[in-house]
Amino acid sequence: MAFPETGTIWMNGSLVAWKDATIHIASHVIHYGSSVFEGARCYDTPNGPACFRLDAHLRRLYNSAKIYRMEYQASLEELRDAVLDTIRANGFRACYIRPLVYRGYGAPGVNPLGSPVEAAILVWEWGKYLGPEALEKGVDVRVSSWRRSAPDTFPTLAKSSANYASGQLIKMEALIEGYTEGIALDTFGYVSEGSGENLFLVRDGVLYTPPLQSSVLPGITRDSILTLARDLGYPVREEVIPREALYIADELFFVGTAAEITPIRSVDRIVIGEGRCGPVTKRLQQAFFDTINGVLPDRRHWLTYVYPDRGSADKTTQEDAVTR
Ligand code: PPE
Repeated sequence: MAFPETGTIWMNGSLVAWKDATIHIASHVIHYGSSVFEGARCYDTPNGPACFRLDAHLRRLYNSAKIYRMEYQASLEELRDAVLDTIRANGFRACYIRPLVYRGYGAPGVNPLGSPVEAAILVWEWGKYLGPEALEKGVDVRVSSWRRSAPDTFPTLAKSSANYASGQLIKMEALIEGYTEGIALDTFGYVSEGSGENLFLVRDGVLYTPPLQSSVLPGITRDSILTLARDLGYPVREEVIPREALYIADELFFVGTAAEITPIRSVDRIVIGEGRCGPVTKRLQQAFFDTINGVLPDRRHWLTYVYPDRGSADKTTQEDAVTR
């Protein structure tokens, strides 16, 4: 899918037309990948458009910026308002949300400290990330020949654009060889994650996902699935996973803001389980979509309404605020 090329983008405090949201070619970020970003989604709920775990995403953005010593001048609350303003300006009921904090036009050289920290927020309507049928039928993936970065190289707790140099290699390799996505191993050879998704494995009714030490992004969807799975009574384990455990799993699935809950039907052409969306994956998909679509009561205050005064209370994320 191509970008829509219409609509409004928020840049450093102003709403500007899509085509005017430009930066200089000498900007530090273009040369050295000096930016951190987020991907969140707004869903069309019975109480109007609502962003799913927006504060958790923004908190991760601020943490990513902190790790890279590029703190943005505006507060999280100001950026949250800016996200809601941008969605309203575009009139979307459901959309993808991409806040970015980046080093702009300043001084030449690797040293980022002479380039200003700037921010932008883009929103667009984005359909099914891994294909229109992926959520029902599942996707075919391979184990990537590219490893995730070692813990003392690029910090994976930061959602830095630079990490996506690795993601691009994993993704291109998979696509060129006829797979939808790649699963990367960490530098020790254990399962890490997809180019843009975390991963879950089901075996004998137990849910497994690689721990943060396996060079994974601490995904908001991963956290939501761990929570929903516990609610449903599934035992959950954050555990180091050997590659071959993928092949003998009963079920496997990707989770992420863009990918939502996408079953994996084969790995390296080995069929996983029945080769379709398994019962545990299905149940978690249902719980997830009922939560994000506002069908189930929002017990954890995961939804931030875009128009809070139109019929629903302002449900900003109190739980997220305490877990900072
Ligand atoms: N791992 C990686 C490497 C990753 O990029 C994502 C999100 C996740 C895990 C899941 O995190 P979360 O969205 O918080 O549950 N990838 C985003 C970017 C995709 C893109 O192509 O751009 C996303 O899903 O929005």
